[in-house]
Amino acid sequence: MQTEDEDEASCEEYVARSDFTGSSTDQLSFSRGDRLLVHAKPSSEWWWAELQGVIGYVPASYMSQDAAGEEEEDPSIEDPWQDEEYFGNYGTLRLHLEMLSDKSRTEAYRQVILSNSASLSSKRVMDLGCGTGIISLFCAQLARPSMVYAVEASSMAEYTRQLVKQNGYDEVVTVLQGRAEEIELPEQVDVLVSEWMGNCLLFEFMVESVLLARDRWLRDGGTIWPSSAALTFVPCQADSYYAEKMAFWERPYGLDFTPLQPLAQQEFFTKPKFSHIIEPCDCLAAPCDVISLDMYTLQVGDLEEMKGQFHFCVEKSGAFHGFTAWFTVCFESLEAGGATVELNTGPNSGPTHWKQTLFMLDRPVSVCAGDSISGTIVLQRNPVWRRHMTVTLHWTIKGSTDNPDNSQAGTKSFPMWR
Ligand code: GJV
Repeated sequence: MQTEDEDEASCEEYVARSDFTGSSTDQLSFSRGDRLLVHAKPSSEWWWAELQGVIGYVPASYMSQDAAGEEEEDPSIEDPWQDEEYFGNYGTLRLHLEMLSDKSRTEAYRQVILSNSASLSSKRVMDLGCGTGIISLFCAQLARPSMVYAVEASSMAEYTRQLVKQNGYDEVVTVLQGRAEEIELPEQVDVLVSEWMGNCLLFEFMVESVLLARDRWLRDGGTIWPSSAALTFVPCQADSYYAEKMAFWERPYGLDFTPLQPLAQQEFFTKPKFSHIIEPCDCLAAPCDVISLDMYTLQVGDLEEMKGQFHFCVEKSGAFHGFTAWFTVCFESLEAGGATVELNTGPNSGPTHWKQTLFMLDRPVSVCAGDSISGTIVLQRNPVWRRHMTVTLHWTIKGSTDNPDNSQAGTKSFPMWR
């Protein structure tokens, strides 16, 4: 048994690194510099803590053991960008094979180059995060740019150089190994092209590297590909995922395993599910864009917190299990009035390696055609781990006049991954 004293002694004091607004009644809100007493660490993401006598969950990554909070570097955070692991992964073939095998993705970039081949003539191009160099090679193969700077931080760059030479394009394509933030080019470029999109569009935050390169290396009036991006949301049913992870415990082998359901919810529904494939018939309403980015005006600071709104009119009655997200990017033409190329990763377009991202509610809600689901989404970048973010959803369901009793609201925060 634990006495009060021992309990007190097992608490640790932490200082908040940054402001946080709790998204549900069991989460605390706090300001940077607040001192919190952490009582328990039930998971690596969410801790149980106390502030001014109030107890609730707090995101672990906002807590610093340093009295000075953000001022002093926490030695456990050696690299908030986790570059060693990140570029280490891109130094192997697995991810490049996955990206190159993704026809929708790779063909979209090929199409952009092909449909702009005349205008690309004599242009200087930077391909940021070129990987095996496919986009740079398309430029050399399909157009006549004066120079393509292919920038790649991982060790794949050494092979990319060989691929360029092997294909006879070493006069046109220059491979530069290094982080785009650190490399030096001899000149500014006319076109900045990159395939930076992660799960739920922003995850990995490679987009920050693109914005910094834009400000430094793109000439005034130059073109960025993709030129704009949007994150799309839809309320959905996810029957088989729900059955597999939650309903399973109801009666396995004729036994009642429902006491495990709270654990299942914590384990399977706390984080979003990447690599979900949503069928068009799982969508309960028409999808809506919640966040739109203009790559010319977007600023690095804007990435800290992005907010969006949604309003859906339910078109299909069924179990509302959660929301599914995907993104679309557009490549404007170099010619006035030229056709825009689009890469859409949603359920009504060709499959891509991104698939879709599923955000499960804790409990399904049955909804009827005519009900409305509206609310907000906030993407909050992790203040420490720069490639991570938390997605917070607030939603309100309003029954239609035929179904006025079906009104309720909910809120949930999903760490991705910290
Ligand atoms: N500088 C240079 N190469 C980079 C950078 C950077 N700042 N960031 C990522 N890469 N769409 N989510 C490289 C990385 O090593 C990999 O080869 C490629 O860009 C990622 C492209 C796909 N990732 C994505």
